[in-house]
Amino acid sequence: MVIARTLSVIAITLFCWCAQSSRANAETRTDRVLQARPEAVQWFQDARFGMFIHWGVYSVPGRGEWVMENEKIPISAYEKFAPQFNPQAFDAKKIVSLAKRAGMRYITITSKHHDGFAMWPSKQSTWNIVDATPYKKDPLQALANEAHRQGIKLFFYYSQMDWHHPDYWPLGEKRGHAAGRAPGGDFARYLEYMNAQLTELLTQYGEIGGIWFDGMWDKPDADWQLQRTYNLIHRLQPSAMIGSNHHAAPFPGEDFQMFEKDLPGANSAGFNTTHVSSLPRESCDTINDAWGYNKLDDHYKSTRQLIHFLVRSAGANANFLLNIGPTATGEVQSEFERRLEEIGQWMNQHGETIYATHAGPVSPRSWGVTTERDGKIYVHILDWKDRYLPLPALPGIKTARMFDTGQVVALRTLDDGLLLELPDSTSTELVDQIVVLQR
Ligand code: JFZ
Repeated sequence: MVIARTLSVIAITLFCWCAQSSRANAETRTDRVLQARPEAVQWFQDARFGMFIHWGVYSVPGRGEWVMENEKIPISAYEKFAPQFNPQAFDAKKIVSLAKRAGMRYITITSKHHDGFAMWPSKQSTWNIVDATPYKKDPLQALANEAHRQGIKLFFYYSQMDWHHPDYWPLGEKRGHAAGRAPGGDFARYLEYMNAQLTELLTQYGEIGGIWFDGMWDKPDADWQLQRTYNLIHRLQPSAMIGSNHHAAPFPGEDFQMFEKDLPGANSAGFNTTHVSSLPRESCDTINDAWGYNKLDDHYKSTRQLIHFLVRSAGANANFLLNIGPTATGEVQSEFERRLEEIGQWMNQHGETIYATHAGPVSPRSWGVTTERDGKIYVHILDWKDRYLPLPALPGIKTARMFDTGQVVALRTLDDGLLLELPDSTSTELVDQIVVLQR
């Protein structure tokens, strides 16, 4: 009796509280932090491999996406690249197929980079691909249609920093000063512009995987009204994953944490936080040294290096977002294509040890990493020349086999560890020697 009454009091209180908070929500729209749906978070974590695409009018000069800032090009001169941007060779089907063959589960493309140029016919400004170029088509629409058709998710990169928009003001300390913008502008109005653009992106292209923000680091102390923007996104698309490349610990409302050019916890690039949150993680990197097309950059990583980064990301519980920068005609360089095909061949055979895994019981080592799924531990040996590999104690492990051949790997239990005796025949030249441990 007492219990029943207490329960009904709780129920009524909860009901009133919910009704009240949803009313308040509709009014203020910023009071509660929304997050992406758990299924979307799980999907993201299982995906493990995606394609990053940096593409815009900066692809015309072909000296990277920072060309405007690096070469101090004023807006009036930079705008002249737009009439030359006519990517007739852009083929959404080809790009999505390439991503799929590489084993990638999602694509993240620059909808607007720091130069403020919208890669879709945004109604908020004519500085966009339909109004300002002879191409006059919407590549994001083509990509979204094809991605949906081929069952791959599409994310949009969006730069919060903007070297072109008159209301991005005051400028950050260092960047955008050579653009020749008239002083003045209303930052609150800029945020309205940004939210209106994001609304377009989240309402006109079907289901979107998420938004990849960048550039907040330009003005870290400005009032970005993040909660407002994040809630807007989550309200328009409750499954959209939000992440931001602000190089700091995640803010409320973000659904994943990203690590640019680094594995989680490392800071070899010099600008990452080493704080690793409990959110799903994503590392990103380039194939050469450029994000946007750079015709002078032939510093290509090898397929082996790229697979190692993918494997090490998985071993650190992170996805790997690997970049391509198409040319101004919309083509993907053969150097990129070939590497993606080769990674795909490897993923075809070894995907079981990467997709839907989480970091294994042995934390990342210089020789490699471990991943784990359905009670199997995959020991990824990436850099080890010897016959014996010592591991810490892993209680209960009974069998060990080479993943590729099924060959039995002899196990020796040490006082405080486990010794793997790798078969004679396995070549240390292999990209990744994988040993499967089972209890
Ligand atoms: C950012 C962008 O600037 C870059 O163009 C690219 O899109 C990449 C994925 O993300 O890269 C950064 C951001 C900040 C710093 C360095 C690179 N930083 O603060 O030193």
